[in-house]
Amino acid sequence: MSTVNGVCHHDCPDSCGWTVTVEGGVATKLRGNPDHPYSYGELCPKVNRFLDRVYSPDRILHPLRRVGAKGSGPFERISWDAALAEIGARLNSIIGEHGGEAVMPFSDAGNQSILATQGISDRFFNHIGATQLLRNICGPTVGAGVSMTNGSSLCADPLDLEHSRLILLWGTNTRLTNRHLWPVIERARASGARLVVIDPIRTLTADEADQFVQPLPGTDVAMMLAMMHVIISERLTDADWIAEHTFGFDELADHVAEWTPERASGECGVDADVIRALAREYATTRPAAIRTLIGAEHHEHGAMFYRTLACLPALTGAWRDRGGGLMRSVGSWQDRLVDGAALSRPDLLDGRVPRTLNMSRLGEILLDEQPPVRAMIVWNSNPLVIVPNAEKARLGMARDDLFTVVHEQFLTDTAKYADIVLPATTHIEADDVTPSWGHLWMGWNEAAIEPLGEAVNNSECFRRIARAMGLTEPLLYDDDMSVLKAALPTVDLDAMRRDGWVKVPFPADGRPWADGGFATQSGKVEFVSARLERDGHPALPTYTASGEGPASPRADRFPLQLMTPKHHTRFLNSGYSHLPKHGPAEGAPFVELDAADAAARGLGEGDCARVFNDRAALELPVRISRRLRPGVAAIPWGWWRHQHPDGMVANSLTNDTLTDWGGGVAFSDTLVQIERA
Ligand SMILES: Nc1nc2c(c(=O)[nH]1)N[C@H]1C(S)=C(S)[C@@H](COP(=O)(O)OP(=O)(O)OC[C@H]3O[C@@H](n4cnc5c(=O)[nH]c(N)nc54)[C@H](O)[C@@H]3O)O[C@H]1N2
Ligand SMILES: Nc1nc2c(c(=O)[nH]1)N[C@H]1C(S)=C(S)[C@@H](COP(=O)(O)OP(=O)(O)OC[C@H]3O[C@@H](n4cnc5c(=O)[nH]c(N)nc54)[C@H](O)[C@@H]3O)O[C@H]1N2
Ligand code: SF4
Ligand SMILES: [Mo]
Repeated sequence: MSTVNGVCHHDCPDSCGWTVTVEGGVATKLRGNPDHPYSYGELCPKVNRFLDRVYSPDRILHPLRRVGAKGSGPFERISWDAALAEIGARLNSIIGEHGGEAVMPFSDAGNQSILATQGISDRFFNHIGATQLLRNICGPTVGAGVSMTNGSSLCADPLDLEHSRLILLWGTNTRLTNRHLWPVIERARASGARLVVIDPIRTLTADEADQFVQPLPGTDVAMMLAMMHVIISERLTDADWIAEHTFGFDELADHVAEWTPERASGECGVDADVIRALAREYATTRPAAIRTLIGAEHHEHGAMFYRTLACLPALTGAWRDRGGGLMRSVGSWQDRLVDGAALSRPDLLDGRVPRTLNMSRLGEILLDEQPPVRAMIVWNSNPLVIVPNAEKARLGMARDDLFTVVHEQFLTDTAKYADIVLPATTHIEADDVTPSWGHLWMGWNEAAIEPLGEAVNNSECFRRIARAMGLTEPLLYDDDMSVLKAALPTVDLDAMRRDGWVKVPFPADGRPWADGGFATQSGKVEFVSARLERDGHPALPTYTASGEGPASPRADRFPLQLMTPKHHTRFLNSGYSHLPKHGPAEGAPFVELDAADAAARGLGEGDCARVFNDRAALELPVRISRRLRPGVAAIPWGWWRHQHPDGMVANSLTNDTLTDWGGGVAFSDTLVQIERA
């Protein structure tokens, strides 16, 4: 019997430490590692049963070839040699006839470790001159928004919330999505901090707050401008800090003069007095922290949300304090340890500049893009459940002339559309380094068991595909340890392996910008941004209603705003809904709406409703909810097609308009109508 330490690889901010007990080559227990400096031995309702996933009878353990129609299900087992022979021949012939750009990668952060996301794969696609994928479905828009104010996407350390006396959780559902940060918040509250949650949904985090503020989806910028109005007009600003470390204050003051709380209230639906009181409390409490994560970027004006949010701490000098300022993903601090070029080797492009396509437009890419994408290699992602406008993506993946390879652990909705499916290891079957975007420890993950069946990790998968194509570039065949060493030039990997993690450098006093030093052109926080103006955006923080919102012409036919949020404690994105101890425990898909909206449609609890717009129609049981404002509906997201009564998914309905900048997507600016089915 032995125990082996690793780090959870899921696309979750917590990157918890785990310990695997191995008996006779079989993992018999997986528990939280009590020594982990952030998760202290706790995992979560998904990963507490991780071994159910590893040893699931539904795991793909051998290469498969599709024998029925795309999406229909039947596959036959084939050997790796046969699979690679077919993949090599098909890719070479497509590239020979149409060039490298006819091949497109599709991946996300299903395993967010370094080898799993970029080891060999980036080099492979660069070398063949493939279409580049813009992977901006989660997070980059937050960074792009904050950068326009602060000059970089770096923010404060969320663990410093412990020192805060006022915490605004603004567009983040901590208790569901970032559960190991919750004890830190509770410690701050035990020392007197007040907690305010700002979210269009009364989430389980909102239920535990001292105050819950519920704006209509996509309207927060109006509320932020009104808070600035109050802070400036009541002289609650930190004038010294503003004078030294900000640019454009006078213009901002003029600009927000007209944004009275009453005017903002008309947009966001929050009482003017509530906005006023929140602004006063925020400006007069120290340290005051704003903690945000990802969910609020999923709007047409998602980047403007974060650009505007980042102005608030600069007005009040909140950056002066440990536990003050803005906290978001700490991924950008972790990235500083990674030599991205050594990992992906852009020099392998050899002067070519292939087109870049945005992953959120998968349907449009596969159906309309010219010259067409003729081959797609998918790993670390389940696009047919997770991209917006998913029905369009499904039609694209059904194209007969598209050659698709999916490297997966399970026969997901996406894998069912593959020509060839290749078996992927789980995280206890391969070594890797796993960064975190929720804390400052980068973790070593030691393989606990041998790969099951014929599964291989992602880097090995790409080495095999390269070999099958006859590629001779030596960089495509570097072993995993060489890739990690190149990627982490300043990290002592042996020490990391021995200790389990290294801490990423971060200012010791927890006050990265107490004395300014912002990375903007002016070196200051930019209330006015020449850069934004140059790019065709408003130079000042500006509220614009969504093109698919209640004020848009579309609302005549589709009057309800649809949210499709993360909701299930046992799911991680679309992962786990298919496992027997996870999915059924969460029930089944439903549509949630306010009692008044339901009554107006003659709908009661449990009735079957038709939820539709011009992208798709879904039939779902109704749940009457007190979590939503009238005019807002929700279909919790993460279920697969076969789990929905009509073979659709929540994302069949969602909006694939890209965000103002940052390359994100407006999932949560989706209008629908609901009627009795
Ligand atoms: N259990 C569980 N944990 C997870 C995940 C999971 O699927 N399940 N997924 C992981 C991933 S990939 C990510 S990116 C993180 C995301 O972590 P979070 O960003 O914390 O989670 P989300 O639920 O995406 O969004 C947070 C909140 O933003 C709100 N929101 C949406 N629009 C607006 C708006 O206009 N204004 C305001 N104020 N709020 C808005 C949503 O209602 C939601 O409650 O969670 C990670 N953790
Ligand atoms: N409506 C709606 N849509 C959303 C969101 C939302 O809140 N609402 N959230 C968005 C966000 S924030 C995100 S991050 C995306 C998530 O989108 P995805 O990352 O595509 O989500 P997952 O469902 O976690 O899919 C990951 C897949 O990777 C596989 N996998 C895990 N480990 C490995 C590995 O080591 N190798 C290989 N080859 N495969 C592996 C898993 O089996 C799983 O099927 O979804 C986005 N879509
Ligand atoms: S999914 Fe998140 S909370 Fe659960 S064990 Fe992994 S890192 Fe921790
Ligand atoms: Mo995400």
